[in-house]
Amino acid sequence: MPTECSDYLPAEIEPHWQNFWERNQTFSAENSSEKAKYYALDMFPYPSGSGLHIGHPEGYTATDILCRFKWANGFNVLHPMGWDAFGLPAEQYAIKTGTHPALTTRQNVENFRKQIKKIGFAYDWEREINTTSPDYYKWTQWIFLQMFKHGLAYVDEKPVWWCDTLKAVLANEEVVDGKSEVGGHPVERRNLRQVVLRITAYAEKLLNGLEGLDWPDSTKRMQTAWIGRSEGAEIDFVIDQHPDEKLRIFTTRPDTLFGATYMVIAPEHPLVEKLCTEDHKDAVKAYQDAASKKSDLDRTDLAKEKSGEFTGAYAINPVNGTRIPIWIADYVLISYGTGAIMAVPAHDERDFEFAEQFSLPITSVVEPKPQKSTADSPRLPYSGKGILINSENYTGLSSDDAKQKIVADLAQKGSAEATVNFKLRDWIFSRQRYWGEPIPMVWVSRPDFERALDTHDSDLKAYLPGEAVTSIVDGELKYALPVLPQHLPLNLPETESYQPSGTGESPLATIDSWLRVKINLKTGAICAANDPSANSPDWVSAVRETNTMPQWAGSCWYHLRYMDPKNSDAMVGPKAEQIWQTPDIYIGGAEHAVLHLLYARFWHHFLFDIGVLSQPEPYKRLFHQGIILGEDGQKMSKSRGNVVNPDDIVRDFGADALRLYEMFLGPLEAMKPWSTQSIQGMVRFLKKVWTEIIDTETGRVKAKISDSARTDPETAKILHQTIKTVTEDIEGLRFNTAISQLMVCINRFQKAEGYATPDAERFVQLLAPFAPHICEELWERLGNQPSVSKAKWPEFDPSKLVEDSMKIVFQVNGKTRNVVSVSKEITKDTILDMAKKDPKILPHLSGQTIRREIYVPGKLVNFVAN
Ligand code: ANZ
Repeated sequence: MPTECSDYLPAEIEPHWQNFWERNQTFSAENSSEKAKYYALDMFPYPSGSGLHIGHPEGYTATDILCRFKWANGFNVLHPMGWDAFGLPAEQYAIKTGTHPALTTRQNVENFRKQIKKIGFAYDWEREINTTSPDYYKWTQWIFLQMFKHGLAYVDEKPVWWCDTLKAVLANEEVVDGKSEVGGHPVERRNLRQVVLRITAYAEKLLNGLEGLDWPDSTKRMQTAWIGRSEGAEIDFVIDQHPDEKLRIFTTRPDTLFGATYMVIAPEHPLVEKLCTEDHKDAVKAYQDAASKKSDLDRTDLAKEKSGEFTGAYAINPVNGTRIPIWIADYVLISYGTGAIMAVPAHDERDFEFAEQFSLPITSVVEPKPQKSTADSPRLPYSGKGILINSENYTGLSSDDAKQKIVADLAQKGSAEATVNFKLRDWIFSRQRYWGEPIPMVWVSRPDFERALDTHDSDLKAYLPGEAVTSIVDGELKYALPVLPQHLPLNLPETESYQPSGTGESPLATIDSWLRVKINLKTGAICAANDPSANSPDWVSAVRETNTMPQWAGSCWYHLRYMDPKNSDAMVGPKAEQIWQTPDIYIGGAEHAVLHLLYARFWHHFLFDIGVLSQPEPYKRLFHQGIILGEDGQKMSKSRGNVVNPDDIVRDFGADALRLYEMFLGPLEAMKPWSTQSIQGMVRFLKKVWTEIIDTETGRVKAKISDSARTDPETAKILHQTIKTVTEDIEGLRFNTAISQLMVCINRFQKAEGYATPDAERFVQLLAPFAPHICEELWERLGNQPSVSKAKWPEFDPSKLVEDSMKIVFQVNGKTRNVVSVSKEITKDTILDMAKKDPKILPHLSGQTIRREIYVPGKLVNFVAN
């Protein structure tokens, strides 16, 4: 940098140092190293068309500070960035304008990269990844294949949002208040072929694994609740008039069986049709139709009024033979437990409301403790545990004992078994979209599938799960064959149109040449249906799976790809995995508490189980940055007009000021409002640092800083205090208090008459992780080789923190007249002599005789005089 530049000019300094870092690859991670490793992971962004948001640099600055700190402490650091670039907006834009989503994505990525680089983050850009690049999604597909092989993928009909006007399946976020977001058309639930991942097979592991993680408690609690383990029992109720049919219910409270006064089955329950008596058929059918239009969330909302229909059928309570009416109601979900319940209105709030609404009996069977009179009975519903009443032989038992005994007794008769249920549902892993990873499967007829199984040297066989994956495709039951790893990536084909197919399938279903292929039953190779060379009997007709993967797929394993981004033989090579293992810290928003953070754990556990990875948990330490609100204290949003654009801030104040400001706003985890005005405070601080070190006339280091100058004890003390505080605060992610301490330090420097160059350098090093551009510049002007981020982190000297002076109060007749600072070594005689000659004491002694001289060491001198 030319030294004639004498003022603090971020617009000149910042691009200069950014270029320097890029040219010198200052922040590239070493692939083999003796040094200890440090891997900091940011949640990579979705490169949206609206560009970087002011919330992004908050978490990114935090990891950047940590990484620069770790470099200075001699670590081999991995700090990567990439793009989570599949997603709905690019596809919606393509539908509207015909622009290929790949093009939109490329432009958005370029814009994001440019914006991020302007803030001076120390990323290793050689490791940049993009989930939409075939080199990347080849491995996303490869992981899917492993899951397929291990029986963790299956195909099922599952409800999705269908809009009959748009002839399209809508994503949850495209449905607003029960209407399509585009056009406000009615939507309904419709069953479609879906590829599903068996995450429930990992429910127990995902729950237990949480224990050892250094994560925010709130996030752990959310995952625990989402997994939702609950112990209970499944109990069979015989159905009156249908001696061969049993209604199986799930309950966590078998102790309340005597209080069951009605049963509820979900509207979609397969028994509804069979049970429903003739006179109730129409009403039940109408109710089922209405329920199909509601989401699970609407149905289980406690605040909503309960609804239901009597089916006309009765169940027999296995404990006492009572006839209990069977209703259908949408507060019972088909997807949980068995999709049927015994309702105990005295002890369950939802059942209580329902019973009141439909005037069904309410029988209390549990009381908190034995009651002397009915007046002491608790208000209903009472959902706690207690002592059983009105329960025949079980009366008087505690809830816990009764649960066990009732289940054991019924189990003997073959009508109950203890079970564990999870709220966690299998993961619907398919989307009827173009802009996603194609799912690497094809569908063949049953005879062809059986031939693949019988072909003894078939490569396909090794990838077939124990249980065949089947589905109705083209109106016929078909069998799934995988696209083998050697034939990956399965690229997204070019298309003319991104419009939905109109049948609910993805736009890929409309590309006939891609859809209809041949597969070789021996090698798994795939070719076009009309390929003349595919004429041996090993080649059979197949239809490709047209679903693509959800946006969550690519983000499940990106932390692994950064370790070895260019490896074409493996998703991550064992050597790279051994060096980097898992991120030492993961910083990102709390909004990902369940989906992304649970899915990524699932994949990581699975890859560990099949021996690809060496440990089960991906993110040992997780931290959520708080949301930055608009100036008005509201969430930033385009419609409120309170969005702050980081480009504007960098242009007007500089990247260093932006970084410092975002860290100074408050604790990293807190939610805090933005204030463009207070960013000025950061600019003033940086100018103060600049002008303290640089003579703005000459552009050189000020004369007060030199190798020969001596730093006075007070300045040294504050500097060493700052080294200690900043070091500890960075490690504890308390960046705001670290910055306050740096401010204290520069104020002290200003007061000092002069100080030694190494002390100025130490200060620059401490500030460098926060404001790297200005510090690189100062570091160089102080006569050092760049880069400051690689210079060894300063250590504090504890002896400098010890006070070698003390404050002594001078008094005359008990009245304080002065306070002086003296050496701790001072003798009694010297201090008394000093006091007698003190200009502020002298006037009070004139004409008086000193009667007594009192000295309390370390505290005061008092003259009694008259
Ligand atoms: C009788 C009972 C009595 C219940 C009582 C609760 C209290 P968790 O803890 O969430 O697992 N339930 C079971 N399957 C259901 C479904 N598919 N849809 C809606 N509710 C369902 O809750 C289990 C309880 O939720 C079960 O225990 C059942 O109601 C209900 F005093 O059975 B209970």
